[in-house]
Amino acid sequence: MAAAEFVVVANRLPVDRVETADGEEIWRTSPGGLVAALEPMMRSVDGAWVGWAGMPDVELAPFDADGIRLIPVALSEADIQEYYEGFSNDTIWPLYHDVIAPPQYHREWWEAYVSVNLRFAEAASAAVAKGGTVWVHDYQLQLVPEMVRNLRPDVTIGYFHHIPFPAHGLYAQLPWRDQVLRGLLGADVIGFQRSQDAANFLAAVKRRLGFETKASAITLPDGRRSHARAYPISIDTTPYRELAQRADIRARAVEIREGLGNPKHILLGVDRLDYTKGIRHRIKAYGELLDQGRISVEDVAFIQVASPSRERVDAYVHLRDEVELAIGRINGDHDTLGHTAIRYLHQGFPREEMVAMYLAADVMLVTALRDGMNLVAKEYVATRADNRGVLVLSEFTGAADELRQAVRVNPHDIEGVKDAIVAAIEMPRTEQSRRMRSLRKRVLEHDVTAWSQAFLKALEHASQHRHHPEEPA
Ligand code: GDG
Repeated sequence: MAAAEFVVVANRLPVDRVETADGEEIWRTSPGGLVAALEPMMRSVDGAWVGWAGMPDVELAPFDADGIRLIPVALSEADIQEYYEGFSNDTIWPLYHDVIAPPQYHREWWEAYVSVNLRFAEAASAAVAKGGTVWVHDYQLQLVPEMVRNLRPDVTIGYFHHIPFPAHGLYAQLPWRDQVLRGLLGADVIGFQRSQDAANFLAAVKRRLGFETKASAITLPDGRRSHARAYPISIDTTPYRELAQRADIRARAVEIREGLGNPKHILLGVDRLDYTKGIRHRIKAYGELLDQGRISVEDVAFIQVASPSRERVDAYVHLRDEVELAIGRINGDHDTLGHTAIRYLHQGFPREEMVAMYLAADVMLVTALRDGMNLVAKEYVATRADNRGVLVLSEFTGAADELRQAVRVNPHDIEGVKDAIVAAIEMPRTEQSRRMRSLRKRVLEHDVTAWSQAFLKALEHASQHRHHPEEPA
């Protein structure tokens, strides 16, 4: 097989194995923003994507799906438990999200993480053409940049970190803190969501490894330079804008409102069921507003979509119990035969249905305690061509840096969240429209294509500089 000029490395391949109506098993590309952003690049320069196919203990040969060359990395059931559910999702995820849940440190998980990262790095190194580019994604693969650099010193390497990077006081807990920094520093460009994440990373490098840093540039002991900067990710706005105009989806939005007994206001939350998303805080605020009679179930309904996530990790099992107990209590206290307080949906939905919910929602509640970006906030904004609706947005999301005209909240401040919900419900249409126009301008201009182009441009620049170091960076 010909070597690829451009190789994406991510934990998951952008495909799912699905069964067709006539019982045939096929690969279907998953419609994520990342695929949409990278697809043109993958097609134009002969690209390949390295990742896990989503099934344990299955060895698969490289194959094509919808014109993208896919290179599967096999993971055993033990790898999934130790590298993925363990080190990635029960050590790094809670540590990097400000220790909202206690991170678990296990040496066997770290060993599995190292060996699986090496497997991804070997697959990428075998696939990439001489002088080509490798773009590594996310916290599951932080060691891959250095490993690829060792295996293939000729290639340009980028890394994008989708989740926050914590302040040094927290990061320092990680028993393998120096190894992870060195792993990331294998990349020529290290992209973060917010400038604060990049600053935290630069500070950790300086403090732990003593390397010289100047603005975004880090000079490594061998003279090589690496750059750490913010490249805030976004969405592919086209499908959201198009679906939001479709007559059947608009009709479905009306039907959703009717199904809730035609309340005056609909509040909506859409999240993976994850402790970082502040679902409990939002539910508590809404419940107290009902208890205090500031709102009623007839007037204000709340839809919470909590799509199932990481269901074998203990912290997620506990979270589900807590959320469901809290919702059960509120509904028990406040439901009437005609109205439900919280319509709770522990399910995943097709994108069409998500857009219908966005259109039905008068207020979108994004109350994450910590979130790299939060794409849901941007999706909601992209669907609101009518310039109506209010986005309530936690200041602890990456999106808060860009979406300045949202109603900002500190999700830990329950009184503040309650006041924000009431202010959102009562906001005059002229103000909704003024804010939404500004939010839409930002999201439509800075879409996922603008994001990937900015990152790839920085990589291109790094690559030229590596080959001609005498020119100014
Ligand atoms: C990580 C970072 C960063 C959710 N339920 C359904 C569904 N979704 C879709 C949403 C959205 C995506 O999943 C979730 O993206 P978020 O950004 O909100 O959060 P994470 O999953 O935590 O993503 C995050 C992101 O990476 C990108 O860098 O923004 O900070 O944590 O697109 O719409 N989609 C469908 N049905 C569902 O039930 N179709």
